[in-house]
Amino acid sequence: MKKFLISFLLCLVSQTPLAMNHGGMLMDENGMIMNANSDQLPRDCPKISENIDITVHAGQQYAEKFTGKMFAFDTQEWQVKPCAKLNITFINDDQIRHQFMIHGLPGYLYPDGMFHLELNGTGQLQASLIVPSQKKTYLVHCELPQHMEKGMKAQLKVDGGDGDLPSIPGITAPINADLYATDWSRLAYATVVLSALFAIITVLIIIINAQKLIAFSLRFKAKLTAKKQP
Ligand SMILES: [Cu+2]
Repeated sequence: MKKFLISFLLCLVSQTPLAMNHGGMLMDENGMIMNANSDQLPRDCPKISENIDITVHAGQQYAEKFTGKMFAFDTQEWQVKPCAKLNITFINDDQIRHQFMIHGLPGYLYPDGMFHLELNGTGQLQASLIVPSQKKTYLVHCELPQHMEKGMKAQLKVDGGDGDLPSIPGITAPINADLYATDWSRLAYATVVLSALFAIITVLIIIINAQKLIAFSLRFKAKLTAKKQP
């Protein structure tokens, strides 16, 4: 019985795949590649027009230059020719999960119109895709909750693209601008109170000395008039 159990367990372990590959999807403990396509031409492409190697980093450090953002890719826009083959190296510099997803691709080649790379933490993945000939701007983003809203959004333009997408950090304005609440620290409170006191005291001084000020200005005016007369 013991021998049977051991051999059964060994059998189970040996059957456990380190990486699953089915239906254009490659998955292991580090990440996932979905809908990679290195050889099937889109219907409107007689041949591959150019081979482009793209290395894209994902991480919090790339968001530092964008006010109010937390995650970003190191590049926010790529321009490629119609029917280009993109060899993408996706590097995650964070210890958390990030994705590199392209949306709006033709469904007959890319299920759900999507090309998808995902890394569960720091690491690197490589996969290719061939874009159609259509003049179009594709959305590139990380779909994890709040990652796109926090800055992980970019655009891929084929043949110059058909416009800009909103809220691309450093490129286009956001649809809804973020509101930043004031940090009411003690120093901020003290500054406001002191400024108000200073304003009140200034106004009081002016009111108290109003008569003197009026008299002074009248004398000054009279002097000026006297000087003008020969
Ligand atoms: Cu992400």
